[in-house]
Amino acid sequence: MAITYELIKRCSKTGARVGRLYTPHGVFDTPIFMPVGTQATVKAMSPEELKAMGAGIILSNTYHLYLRPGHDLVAEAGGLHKFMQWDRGILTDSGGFQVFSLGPLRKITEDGVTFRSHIDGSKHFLSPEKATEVQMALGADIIMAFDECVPYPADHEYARQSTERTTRWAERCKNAHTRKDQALFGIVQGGMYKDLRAMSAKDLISLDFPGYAVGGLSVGEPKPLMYEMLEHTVPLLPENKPRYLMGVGTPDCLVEGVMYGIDMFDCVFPTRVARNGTVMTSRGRLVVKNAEFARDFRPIDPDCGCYTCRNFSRAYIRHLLKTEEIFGLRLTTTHNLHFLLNFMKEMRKAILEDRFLAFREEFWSHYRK
Ligand code: PRF
Ligand code: ZN
Repeated sequence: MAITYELIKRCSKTGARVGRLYTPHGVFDTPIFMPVGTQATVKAMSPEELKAMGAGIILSNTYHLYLRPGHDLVAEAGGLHKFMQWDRGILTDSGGFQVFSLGPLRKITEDGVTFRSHIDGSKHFLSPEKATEVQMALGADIIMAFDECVPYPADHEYARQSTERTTRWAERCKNAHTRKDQALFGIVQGGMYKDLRAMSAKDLISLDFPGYAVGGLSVGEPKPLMYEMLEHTVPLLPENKPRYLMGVGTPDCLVEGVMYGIDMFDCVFPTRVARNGTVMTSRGRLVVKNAEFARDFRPIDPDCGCYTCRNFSRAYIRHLLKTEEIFGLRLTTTHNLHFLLNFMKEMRKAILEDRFLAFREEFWSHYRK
């Protein structure tokens, strides 16, 4: 087995749980947040810095690495871990989601997806077999089935056909996957339809994946609808396997996702907004670039123990961002990642001490978007 999941503690009042994920590159406690390193780097951070912040597993993208520098090159370098000098966990997304985000640049058939590169317009084809081959060459610890993320909104007929195809593709990925040191996860789709979510979960479970992702959420639907889908879908998944909510990573969605029983999350949100001058705090977001912080000599978050907050003021960080100094991006990224990783740690602690519901209430009592 490439990975093993151990369920450690169940919350007595909600679906939240603490578990442990054993991978060939380390052991990680869940619920966990995976920083995104699309191009084989978490933007602006060194592996040492990521480790110092407590990152255990990061996400990278098949689509991007396939186009540039090429999966064959990464394999020649000795695999993604060695190439980027990261010896902890890596999960690669299958490329499905990125290809589908290309809009008019792509065409879907039963066989796979033809698309044009966003870099040079060259024509490519990704299929379940190809996406699996690329991910085997990259060598992440966890790889994802090639799926179609049902767009929002979608009518029931389209969502059904797409979801059934995603299941057929998942089976093809499983057949193409031969690396024993990697775990291949299935991805539940179904759009915003409970019957299709149930069908997708049931069909994927019969294929017996070592873990399951909930895909197709946080795609523009209202948050209450996403929560409704999670509440319905997560209990359908096996208790003894990890559950991963793809592309979700704002504090409010993390708390709710954990409550419904999600174990893994990833999102570009903390790193992307950091580069725009937005930082996260326990009270909500702060646009540190704004004029109101020009003479604010307090740290971003007085309760945060990160390198940025221990050493620098809002005024200084604002100055760096205004003058487009690279160090400014490094400081905001460091804070945001530390903040989210620490937030997950606090949730794990609350679950272990069986006070998760109180933690959640406390969070909502002072959280502003
Ligand atoms: N499928 C894949 N990657 C994803 C998603 C999905 O549905 C999402 C949806 N939020 C983010 N990333 N393969
Ligand atoms: Zn901080």
